[in-house]
Amino acid sequence: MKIRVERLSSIAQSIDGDFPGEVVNHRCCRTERLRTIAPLLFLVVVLAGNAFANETSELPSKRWLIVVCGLPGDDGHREKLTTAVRKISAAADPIFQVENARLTVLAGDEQMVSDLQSDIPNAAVCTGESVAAVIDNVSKQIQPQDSCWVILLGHSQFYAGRSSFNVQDRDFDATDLAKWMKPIQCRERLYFLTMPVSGFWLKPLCGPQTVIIAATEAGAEYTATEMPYALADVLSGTQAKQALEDIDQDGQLSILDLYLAVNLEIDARFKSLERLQTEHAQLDDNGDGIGKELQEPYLPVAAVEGETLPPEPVKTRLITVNSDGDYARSILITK
Ligand SMILES: [Ca+2]
Ligand SMILES: [Ca+2]
Repeated sequence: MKIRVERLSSIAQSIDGDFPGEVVNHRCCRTERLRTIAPLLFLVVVLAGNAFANETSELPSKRWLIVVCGLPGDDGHREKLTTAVRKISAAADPIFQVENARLTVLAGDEQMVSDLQSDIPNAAVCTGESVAAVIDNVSKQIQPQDSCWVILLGHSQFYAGRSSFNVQDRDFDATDLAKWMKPIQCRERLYFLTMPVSGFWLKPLCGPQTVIIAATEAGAEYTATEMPYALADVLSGTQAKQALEDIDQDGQLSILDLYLAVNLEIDARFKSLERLQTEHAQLDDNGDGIGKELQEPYLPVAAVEGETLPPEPVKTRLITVNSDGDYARSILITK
């Protein structure tokens, strides 16, 4: 790159400088030289540009993960959420490919932080201030080719048109989170919002190369969600009815597969309890802030007595280019 730039500089100088043996009709000769050199100059500029683009795209892309757990509310939820945080954090390296130095965990209260101490010694108490500070810290280190993922789990409420996430001191909402995330300059963002009334968070957080997964449909579902525990169990492979596998059958394991697996797990859990499902997750990744229930075609269909089920569709074709799910399908994870 340096060599190419130096050559470029030398050619530019030669256009304005004197050539040995230069004689009369200086302007004419100069024009002729420009005609000769122009294609070469153009080629050099193109090569230099390509070299720079290649060098940028070849920089290693790293993932940053911030796990944010809100107030547990009671001992039962503290125990369940602590286990979920432990399982999700344990999946950071092997599944999400997030190295330990780029994982931050904020837990609901001092008791949770203490309970997580042996597994996550750097965990801190989650408040609006600590979430903003952690994001600010990431914004100062993250590189343009990196990814920033945020997972929220805990309780939230809907009041006066605002869906607020419950944390110590002062609750925060999607507008706060969007404001804190604004300084983050990176290639890709992922929000996994597992809490109730999270459907309202799609619009404020949507954008290019951004995946938003919300546990519920905005304006329709307000009860507690099973998603945080389904996500934790699918990632850990323990107590899950649904395995993390290539559900869309495209030959790769992606964030889309994780989304589908979590929703199959939620479906199975509600069915096993014989309860009407009160949460219908949505995914938006085409930047319009409108989520889709991509899981619908993948949910098991119960056979009606005396009827034959239609053949399974080719599931890789269910999500088309640039539709919701297409970008999430390009974000690969491992297992
Ligand atoms: Ca797949
Ligand atoms: Ca959308």
